[in-house]
Amino acid sequence: MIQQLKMSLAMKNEWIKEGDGFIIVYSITSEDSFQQVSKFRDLVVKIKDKTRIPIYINLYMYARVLTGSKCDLTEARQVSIERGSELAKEWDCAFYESSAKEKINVEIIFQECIREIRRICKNEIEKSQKIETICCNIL
Ligand SMILES: Nc1nc2c(ncn2[C@@H]2O[C@H](COP(=O)(O)OP(=O)(O)OP(=O)(O)O)[C@@H](O)[C@H]2O)c(=O)[nH]1
Ligand SMILES: [Mg+2]
Repeated sequence: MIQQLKMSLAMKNEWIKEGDGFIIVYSITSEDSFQQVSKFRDLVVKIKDKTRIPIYINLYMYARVLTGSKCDLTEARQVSIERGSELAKEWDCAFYESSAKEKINVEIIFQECIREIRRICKNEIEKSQKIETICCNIL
């Protein structure tokens, strides 16, 4: 049992290491899930920071989109939209509430994540080109 847990944690770490973007989802009907997203985000930061390449990759070299799912279940809501929005502000990332059932904001979450990945890649290429230029000047 413990081994299984370790295995899955190792796999999770591997997925995070490889990931370019993360859609971090909690349910607006579950306070517990809202508490869990911060733990997941901390793990992402820890792993990404450990594996970053100096100069080229900074802490925010991966896209993040915070999502409060099941937003159609208004009567069962435990997490307000303001709390989700505040957390996203703290993380400096996009935020949406979504509903798979009512097809609200499902596509845009993925589009936003991809757009952010592209933006980061473009910035990093430009940054690395600038560094190359500086190196040429020094030579
Ligand atoms: N009303 C509503 N129900 C949903 C929504 N998304 C999933 N569900 C329901 O939640 C239950 C779990 O479905 P999953 O596909 O596992 O969805 P999930 O987002 O992983 O949700 P949890 O497993 O409950 O954390 C099912 O009964 C789904 O019908 C949603 O957007 N609105
Ligand atoms: Mg599920």
